Amino acid sequence: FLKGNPTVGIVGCPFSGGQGRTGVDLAPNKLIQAGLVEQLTNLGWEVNYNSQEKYIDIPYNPIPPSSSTNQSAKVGNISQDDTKTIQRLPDEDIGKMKKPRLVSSVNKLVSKEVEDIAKKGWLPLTLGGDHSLAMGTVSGTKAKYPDACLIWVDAHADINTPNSTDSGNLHGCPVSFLLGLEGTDVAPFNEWLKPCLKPQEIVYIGLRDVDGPEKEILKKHGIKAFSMHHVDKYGIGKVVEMALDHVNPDRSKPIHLSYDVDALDPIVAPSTGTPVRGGLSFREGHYITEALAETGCLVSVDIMEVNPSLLDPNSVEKTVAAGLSLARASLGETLL
Ligand code: NNH
Ligand code: MN
Ligand code: MN
Ligand code: MN
Repeated sequence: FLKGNPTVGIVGCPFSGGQGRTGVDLAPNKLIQAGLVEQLTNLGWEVNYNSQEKYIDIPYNPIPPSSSTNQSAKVGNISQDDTKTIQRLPDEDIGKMKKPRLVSSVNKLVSKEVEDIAKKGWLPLTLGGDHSLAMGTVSGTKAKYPDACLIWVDAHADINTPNSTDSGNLHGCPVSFLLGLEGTDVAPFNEWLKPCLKPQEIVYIGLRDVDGPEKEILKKHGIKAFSMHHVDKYGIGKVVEMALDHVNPDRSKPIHLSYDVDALDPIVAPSTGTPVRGGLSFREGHYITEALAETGCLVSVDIMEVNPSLLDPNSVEKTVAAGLSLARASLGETLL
C-alpha cells in the first residue's frame, strides 16, 4: 500500500489530556532521544518528521489567558494561531467527559497530520501521548484507506461512551467515537470526527481489564476480542491468525495497529499510567507486531501510553526500550 521507498512519518504527540497522569507527554521525546530515528533508518526506512522540527510537537497545556506572549512552543506545521486557540479554550467537563475541547482539538490536528502522511504513501508512526489520540490516528488512516481494519492491542477496550465512562477520561473512549456509538455524536467531537469504523473492522488482543458497560457494548455490537484468557488458551500465534482471519481474511486490506504498551505485562512495561497484571510477555507482545509486519499490510502504527515519569529509572528504561522494539518490529525488523 505504501508508495516509493519505504518511508515513515513520525508524529510525536506529547499529549496527556485524555487521562489524569502527567508524564505520558514526555514519551515521544524520550523515544526519539533513545534512538528511534537511527534505528528505523538502519532498518532501511526513510524517516521524516513532516516538519522542520525533530518531531511534531502538538501543544496541549492550557495557559491562562493573561500570559499571551511566547508561551506556545513552535509546533511543526501547526500555526501559532492554532496553538493559541487551543490553549485558551476554557475546558469545563461536558457531561462526564474531562477536557473534551482539548482532546477534540488536538485529535483534529493529529487526524489531519496522519491523513497527510498516509496520503504521501508513507507510514505514519504516531508516538503517544495517551490513547485518546487514536481518535485522530485512526480517523486519519481511514481518510486515506477507507477499508483499513484496526488491530487494538491493549489491556483495556477503550470503548466507553461519554455516557458509560466511569472515569470521564477520554483515553478510555476513542473506539466508541470511531464507531459512532450512541452518545458520541456530541460537540465538540462531532464538528470534525465522523464515524469511520465498523464493528467488524476492529479486533482486540490482550484485554484483561474491561469495564462492565464495555462488555455489554462489545457483546451488543459483536466485536471480536481476544483477551489474555484466549492468549493462554490458544497461544499468541493462533490468536493473531484468528484476529487477522476476522478483520482481514484475505490479508488484502490495509491494517492500522494501535498499540497501548499496557497490553504488555507490567514486568515488561512498568512505566505506564494504568498497569494491569497478567499481560503479554515480551515475546507475545512482539510476536504480534512481527506477524503484522509480515502481512505487508501495515499502513499506520501507534505506540501509546509510555509514561517516562512513572517509577524508577530502570522501569522507565525497560518501558522505553519496549516501545522502541515494538516500533522496530512493526516496521519489519527481522530476527534472523
Ligand atoms: N476503562 C477505564 C476507563 O475508561 C480505563 C482505561 N484506561 C486505559 N485504557 N489505560 O487503555 O477509564
Ligand atoms: Mn488504551
Ligand atoms: Mn490500556
Ligand atoms: Mn477498570
